[in-house]
Amino acid sequence: MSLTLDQLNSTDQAGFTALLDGIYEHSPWIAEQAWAQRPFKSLTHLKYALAQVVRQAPPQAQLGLIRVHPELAGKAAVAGQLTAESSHEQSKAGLTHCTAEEFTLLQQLNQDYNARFGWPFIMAVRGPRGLGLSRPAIIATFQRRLDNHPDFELAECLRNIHRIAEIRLNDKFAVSNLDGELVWDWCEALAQHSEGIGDTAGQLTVTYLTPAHQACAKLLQTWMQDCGFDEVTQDAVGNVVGRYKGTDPDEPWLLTGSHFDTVRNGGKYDGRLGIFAPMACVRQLHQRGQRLPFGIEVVGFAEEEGQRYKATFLGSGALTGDFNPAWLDLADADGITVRQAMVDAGLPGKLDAIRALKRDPGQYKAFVEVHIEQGPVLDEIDMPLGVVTSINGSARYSGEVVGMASHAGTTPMDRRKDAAAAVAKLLLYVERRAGLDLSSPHGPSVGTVGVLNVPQGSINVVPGRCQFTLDLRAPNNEQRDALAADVEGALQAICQRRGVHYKLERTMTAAAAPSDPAWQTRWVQAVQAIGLPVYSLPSGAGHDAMKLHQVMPQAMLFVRGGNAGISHNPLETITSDDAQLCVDAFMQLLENL
Ligand code: HGY
Ligand code: MN
Ligand code: MN
Repeated sequence: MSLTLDQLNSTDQAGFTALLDGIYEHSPWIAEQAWAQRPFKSLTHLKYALAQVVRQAPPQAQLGLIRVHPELAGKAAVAGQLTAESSHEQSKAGLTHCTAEEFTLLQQLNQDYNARFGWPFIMAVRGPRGLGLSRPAIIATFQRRLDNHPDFELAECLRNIHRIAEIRLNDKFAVSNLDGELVWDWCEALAQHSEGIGDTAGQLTVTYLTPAHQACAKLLQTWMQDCGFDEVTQDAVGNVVGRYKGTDPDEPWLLTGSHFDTVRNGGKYDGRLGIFAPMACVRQLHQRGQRLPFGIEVVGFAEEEGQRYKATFLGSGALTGDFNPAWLDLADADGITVRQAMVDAGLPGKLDAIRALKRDPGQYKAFVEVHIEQGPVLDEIDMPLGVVTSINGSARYSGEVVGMASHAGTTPMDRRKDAAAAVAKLLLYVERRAGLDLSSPHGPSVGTVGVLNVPQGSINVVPGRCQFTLDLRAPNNEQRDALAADVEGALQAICQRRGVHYKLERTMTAAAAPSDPAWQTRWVQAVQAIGLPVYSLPSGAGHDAMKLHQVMPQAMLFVRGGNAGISHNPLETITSDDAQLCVDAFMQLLENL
């Protein structure tokens, strides 16, 4: 018989604690203290309340909670002294069937971990999808986390304890996160297509119109058709567009979506989650045979990251009428132009077909986008969802310093024209200068030299050339422009002093995009409706929403990223529970419109 919120909300403190026995290993104090926050509006609210009790507990109590947990495949497991829950979890992850080598390695890891941190390694071995992680994946995480700072690792253990508790609560409540699992599985399946080959095999890289990208586009169309969209097309720039009609043809449509291209060796959820969440909503509506008064248009944008071509936001730019004709002649590292890539992918490659994609903003209510946070904030406060207040403005450059290649052995240090040293000097300037804005009342700036490359470099040659990129961002355009001006000035001064030359091309300027207040409020109401407190935050990352911001109201919903929100990295992760919550919040927004 599964547990219900009514039971929990109507029982006394002792009864409440008893009903939640085993959710937090040997630690009834957590449920005891959370009882005071009843009535719980949802299971999500209960989970959050329990996590907050731990967050607000004194360090000793937090440490005590960690220490009552068994090691993985450790002494308690061997001695058969695990709780029923832990035994179930460790066996589900195959930890009761370790090979001799794995077992020995785990004992060694337990020993090293205890020696370094003074508490047992805690990991939710049923993983982000709740199905159990493989032993190699567990061991790899164990080894990786050994390097963490103790403060971070303690917090990471607590986050894993909350994930363990979440899964145990799901079992007690017989929760079915069907939409969240579907979204999570779509992300997993789409990630099987990648251009990672050779030494990049196994990495997720999907750049504009490559075969992997085209395979993704085909899959998205198939899945959109399966969801019940009335129209599914691929447009002239490769965007995949699904349209689900409303009952009132005069009602403006809701536009939503995100990108399906990735950075090199990227994560599975960046962009894609924002396509799949609304797709799951349309699937729900279709299954119920339900139509809302307005139509829903979901776009899988084909190009947002600007990896293969310096044409960032090409996909969403086509919808806002910002497609730059010069982009058609941009060539990639192999000399293939955008136009050729389009034709090779079966697209017209013609400007008039692209210009026809420009949307009439009057036909739309707004653009809303769900996206992973790509930062540590929500993960640190155990908050599954966050409402975006504004998207940072950004400026991107690609540049090259040209000095003089010379003999590394005979060129005196005061007679060099070392191009790489000049760029290194610039990099340190960017780091210092952007850091000066950490205390800015508007919010911090960031500056990154993401690419730094000595073409045809040799170990015994002073670099004559050095290519680099700049990515500068700030919460508003003024702060961004001040940072950009200072960095450009520094580059000039550095090159003058060193007698080297430089070329610098600004490849992208994106204005800061504050969320539309009314639509931000709609996300706030949707988050409240599913029983979560509202946490609002700015976006350090750029998104397609900042492009649509130029022509219509926009607002975003963030989803917590695990592993401290790491992104643009294969460690990017979300749980199927959080995927469910963003679908639930999206449905609330749709139904409250
Ligand atoms: O770089 C960004 O902010 C985004 O991921 N394209
Ligand atoms: Mn990205
Ligand atoms: Mn993104």
